[in-house]
Parts: sequence; structure tokens; C-alpha cells
Amino acid sequence: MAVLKIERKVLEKNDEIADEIRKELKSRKTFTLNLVSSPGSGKTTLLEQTISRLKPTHSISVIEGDVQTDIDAQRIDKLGVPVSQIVTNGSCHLEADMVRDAFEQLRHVSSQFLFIENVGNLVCTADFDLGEDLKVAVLSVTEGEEKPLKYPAMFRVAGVLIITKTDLVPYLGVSLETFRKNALTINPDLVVFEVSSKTGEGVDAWVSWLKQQVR
Ligand SMILES: Nc1nc2c(ncn2[C@@H]2O[C@H](COP(=O)(O)OP(=O)(O)OP(=O)(O)O)[C@@H](O)[C@H]2O)c(=O)[nH]1
Ligand SMILES: [Mg+2]
Repeated sequence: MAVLKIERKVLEKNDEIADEIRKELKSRKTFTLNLVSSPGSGKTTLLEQTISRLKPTHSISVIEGDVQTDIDAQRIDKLGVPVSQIVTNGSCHLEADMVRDAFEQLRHVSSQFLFIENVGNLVCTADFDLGEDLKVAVLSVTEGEEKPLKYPAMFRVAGVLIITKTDLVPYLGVSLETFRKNALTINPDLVVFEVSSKTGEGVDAWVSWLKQQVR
């Protein structure tokens, strides 16, 4: 029982900090998205594609979360947008206090979009509010159609689902319709996009949806 109480306390503290972050970002009119997925589903590649399309018209900053290395932050830095890397040193998810610290480094820039790329993990990232407006679940077609049913938490808390690597569908014998149906079974309110960051197919639809959110 003591364990349960401590866990609740950790989450309560996290939510308090997340609310502070949300208030600050709201006052800055920054639309904040928290990208959650299993490792390697294509978050950074999607961000690269998204940023290159959004950057001509919108201001953007990025917080990268990884267990080790700043490889993803380096990839984003090449696109010329402000980026701050959180290295969790083992923790499998970002927590609000880490985001608050990373945000301090970006405080001098005001941006219309803040993308937070969470640590690749399909389970515990769902539990932690980071002060975002929206969680975006990213699921690649190589992970299997049944994943939303087996790992429902992430799909339940997300507002958007992006199914990635659609260029690989012909090689895998999977059905995009089944991915979509399984995800909507868990959360019928999900806004679903299907994209290939390799061919660019579907990325424009996602980017125009993003632009509408800040209009
Ligand atoms: N064929 C194909 N490959 C992709 C696509 N998107 C990403 N990849 C590849 O998938 C691999 C992982 O992509 P990343 O964008 O690094 O994935 P990630 O989710 O950021 O990974 P972590 O941050 O480690 O969790 C890379 O080899 C990408 O080139 C896609 O749309 N199609
Ligand atoms: Mg990444």
C-alpha cells in the first residue's frame, strides 16, 4: 500500500509542475505537442519532415528526450530551430520537472509550436503530463496491427495518432484499415493521420492540421 501512495504522490507532484508549464506556454500562445511511441517508430524523422514544411511560416522549438545521447537533438539542430536535449540517464519517460528545466534553456525564444519528443516507450510515457496541449501517438506499420489493443494506455490519452512508415505496407502484408480500426476501438476520438516520412505522402495533411490549430 505504501508503494501505491508514493506513486500517487509522484504523479501529483508531476501534475502540479505540468500545470505550471501549461499556464506559461498558454500565456506565450505556444501550442505544445508531446510525441509518444515505442523506440524507432519514426518520431524524429516525422519531426524533420514536419519542421521543414512548417518553418517557412511558423516559429518552432523542440525538446528532445532520450535515455542517452543527443543524436536526435543534433538532427533537429541541423534544421535551424531551437532545440534542447534531455538525457534521462535510464528513466524510460520524461517527467514535467525535466521539461521545465529544458524549457528554461528555450525561454528566450517565443514559438508558435513546441514539439516534445518523449523517450521511446509505449507504456509509461502515457502516465506523465508534461504540460502539453496534446499527446500525439506515433505507431509505425512494422510494429503490428494489434499494438493499440495490447498497449491501450498511450492510445487512450492521445488526441492524435500518426501511423508512420506507410511506404512499407506492401512489404508487410498489413492493413492500414486494421491499425486504424484497432486504435479507434480504444479511443474513438483519435484524429488519425497516415504518413510516410520517406516518400512524404500524408505529411502535408498533418502539417495543415497543425496550422489550423494555431490559426
Ligand atoms: N521506410 C520508412 N522508414 C522510416 C520512416 N520514418 C522513419 N523511418 C526509419 O525508421 C528508423 C527510426 O526512425 P527515427 O525517426 O529515428 O525513430 P524515433 O521514433 O525517433 O526513434 P527513437 O527516438 O530512438 O525512439 C530510421 O532508420 C528512419 O529512417 C518512414 O516513413 N518510412
Ligand atoms: Mg527519435
